[in-house]
Amino acid sequence: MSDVMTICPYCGTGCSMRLFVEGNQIIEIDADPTHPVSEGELCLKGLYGFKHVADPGRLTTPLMRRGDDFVAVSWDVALDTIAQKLNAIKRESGPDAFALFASARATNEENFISQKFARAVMGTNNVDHCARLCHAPTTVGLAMTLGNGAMTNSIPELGDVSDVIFIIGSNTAECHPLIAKHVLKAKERGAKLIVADPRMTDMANKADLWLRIPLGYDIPLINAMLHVIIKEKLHAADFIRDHTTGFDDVARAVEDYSPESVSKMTGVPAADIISAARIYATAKAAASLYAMGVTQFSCGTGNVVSIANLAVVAGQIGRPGAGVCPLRGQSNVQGACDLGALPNVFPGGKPVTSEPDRIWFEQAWGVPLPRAVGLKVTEVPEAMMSGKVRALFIDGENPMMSDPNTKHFGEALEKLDLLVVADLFMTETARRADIVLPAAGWGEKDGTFTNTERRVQRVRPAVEPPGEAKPDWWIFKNLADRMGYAGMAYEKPQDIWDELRRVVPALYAGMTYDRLDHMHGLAWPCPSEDHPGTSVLHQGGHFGTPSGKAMLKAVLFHPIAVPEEQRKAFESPIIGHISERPDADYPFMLTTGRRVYHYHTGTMTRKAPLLEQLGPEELIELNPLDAKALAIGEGDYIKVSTRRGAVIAKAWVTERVPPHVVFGTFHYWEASCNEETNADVLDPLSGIPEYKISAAMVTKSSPAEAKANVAAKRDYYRKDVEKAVTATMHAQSGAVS
Ligand SMILES: Nc1nc2c(c(=O)[nH]1)N[C@H]1C(S)=C(S)[C@@H](COP(=O)(O)OP(=O)(O)OC[C@H]3O[C@@H](n4cnc5c(=O)[nH]c(N)nc54)[C@H](O)[C@@H]3O)O[C@H]1N2
Ligand SMILES: Nc1nc2c(c(=O)[nH]1)N[C@H]1C(S)=C(S)[C@@H](COP(=O)(O)OP(=O)(O)OC[C@H]3O[C@@H](n4cnc5c(=O)[nH]c(N)nc54)[C@H](O)[C@@H]3O)O[C@H]1N2
Ligand code: SF4
Ligand SMILES: [Mo]
Repeated sequence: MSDVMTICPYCGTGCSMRLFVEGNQIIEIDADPTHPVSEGELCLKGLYGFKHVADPGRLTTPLMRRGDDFVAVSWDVALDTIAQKLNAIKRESGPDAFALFASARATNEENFISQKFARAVMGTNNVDHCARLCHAPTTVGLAMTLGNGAMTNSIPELGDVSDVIFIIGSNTAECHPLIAKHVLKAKERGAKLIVADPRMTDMANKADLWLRIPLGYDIPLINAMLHVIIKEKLHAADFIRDHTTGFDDVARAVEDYSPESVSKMTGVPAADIISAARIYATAKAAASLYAMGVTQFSCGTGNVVSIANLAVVAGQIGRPGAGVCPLRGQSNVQGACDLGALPNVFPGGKPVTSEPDRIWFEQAWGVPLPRAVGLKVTEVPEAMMSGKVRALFIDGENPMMSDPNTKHFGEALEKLDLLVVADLFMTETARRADIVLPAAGWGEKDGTFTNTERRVQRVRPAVEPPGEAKPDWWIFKNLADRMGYAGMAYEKPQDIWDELRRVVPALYAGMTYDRLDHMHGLAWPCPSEDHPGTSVLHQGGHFGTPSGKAMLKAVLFHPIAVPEEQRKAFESPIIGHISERPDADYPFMLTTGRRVYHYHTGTMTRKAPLLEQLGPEELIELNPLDAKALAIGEGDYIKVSTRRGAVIAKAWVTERVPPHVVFGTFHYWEASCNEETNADVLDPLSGIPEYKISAAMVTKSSPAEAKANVAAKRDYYRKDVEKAVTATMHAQSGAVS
């Protein structure tokens, strides 16, 4: 038996683990006691979520559509066909007729090469990925205010230093379990925990103060906390004078948000708002942790800017344990953003619209580069509908279940001339493709991931990929070669990494593979080989904005619309409201998210027997008062419908949700909440959809209706999947054309 050290494939915590290998199979996983984040522990997904690697359903050869069937083809045939079709579409309709969804599950090296493929080979900035559905408001909002769209501190600082932790819109215990451990470690030291969440999460239960705001009311809550801090002169006056702009505007804006008026709006006692403000502002080091409960709104950027305003005004930033901590979701979503798998920035966050930055990359890559900002993930469906985008390459995403309003997304896919999907499995999305490419995944390839605290860590291969499956970097390199681009002469991931170190030296020059191999990673910026990496950003009040100062911004909120005269009173305020509110037809609010046992669209965790046993089916949370009114008992089937679609699943009658709110997930194709979510209204600043609120109707269903529903969903999501899997397995036995 051999063993290999690597990083967990799931969440952005970036826990370190040891894989035990026998033959060509991972047989067990163990935690790494020396790692500063995971400290010898792993969550359920980390420990047991590896069975997908050897699953018989893995894709093992490229597949091409022939009518209703897929046939197995060689890599030469698949790549030649893609190259030829992409060249033709580019010739006929221009480079912007192509779009690429990159993957936050792929390595840094692979994201570097995929965005380079879009820009340098295809000539378009139409490259984006799931961060659009996730922390796009963070990237925009923190860049706007602090000058850097990333977590400002390290995870161990939470456990070791912070004396107040403010969790807002993060189900930390279920979604970042090993970060939750550090929060509890802080609590044991005597640190105070404040949680703002409409749902009674595990952390809300453990909090010293739980602020149960209604869905979408984060801006008024934070404005009220700022109101108290400023009124009671708890703000960091000297720091504000020396290191910020825009304070007067913010102070004036929050005058209207007294704790009493916000209490009326939200039902949170004014005394609790006042306590939260005092505890936070008077802490020696307070950290705010947030995730999708603030970003996935049409005012997601406004919510993030509010959190930054609060930290800066209270002087809770730029010191160990004090800062703003967006908990990034996917194993390498921080890396995918840093490396420019976004339509507006090159690697290192350099704007595509900046002349000097563009020239820098043109010189590095030897071709002219596009100047216009590309399409966001959430703008691509309309562009496919109108024929503007004709070819889409999806590398390691499953938007048929993860995008909002998936029915509409499916209709848009139908309009394409070419859909290519690279994945480990024949997913709900891949089965709609013209060409499916078998990707090598985690445990099978070499490279690096960047976790949520900007720590770049090595991931390593433990087993050989199945059949002909290849790493994503190999796929893009070989496609680029075939399309006549000479700038991808890479032989291994390290060659790509070393190019990145050259083109973005300020962040990465000091991170050699050798150093990364011998340490528990390094956090950027790490500009030279003797640099220890940077765990705390903005030390000494030095921000990454052009002026070097934090740029505070007024954020206003009204559930329906902020009155015009209020807007006019401020210099470019950010405005928040709720886009789809309950009404007589749809009197409930559906909110969506995750459970601890499963990961996103379930392609990996649903193949782990233990995880599937623990979380075998969708359960929709319903408040006992609503259950009573609708005569629904625990475990009865209910139907939740919105203006876009419906799901049927069992009710979990629980006070975890407040009255008139139901909660569902997108883990199960049998009941995928994204048939119901809204893709029409996006945050104007970041393009994120409002996944966290849809107006909904709840009715009682029956076992018979539920059974018929599963059959219909199987037809919609899984039809032909088994057939295609058989084709690929068959081809392995030698029948490749
Ligand atoms: N088990 C598991 N872990 C995961 C993932 C997974 O699929 N499964 N996915 C990973 C990814 S990519 C991500 S982005 C993260 C997401 O991590 P989270 O954001 O923690 O996950 P969500 O389930 O989306 O939960 C959001 C939280 O916000 C709360 N919330 C909802 N509306 C509001 C609101 O209006 N205001 C406030 N203050 N709170 C609100 C919800 O009740 C919930 O507690 O998890 C990562 N980790
Ligand atoms: N309703 C609702 N919808 C949501 C959210 C929500 O809170 N509510 N959250 C949103 C968020 S935060 C996110 S991040 C997105 C996630 O959305 P997606 O990224 O679409 O979801 P995943 O299931 O993680 O899909 C990743 C795919 O990559 C494949 N894969 C894994 N490793 C590799 C690899 O190395 N190479 C390749 N080529 N493929 C690989 C997996 O098999 C899987 O099919 O969902 C969003 N959707
Ligand atoms: S906390 Fe996240 S990174 Fe750590 S083991 Fe669990 S899923 Fe993996
Ligand atoms: Mo995410």
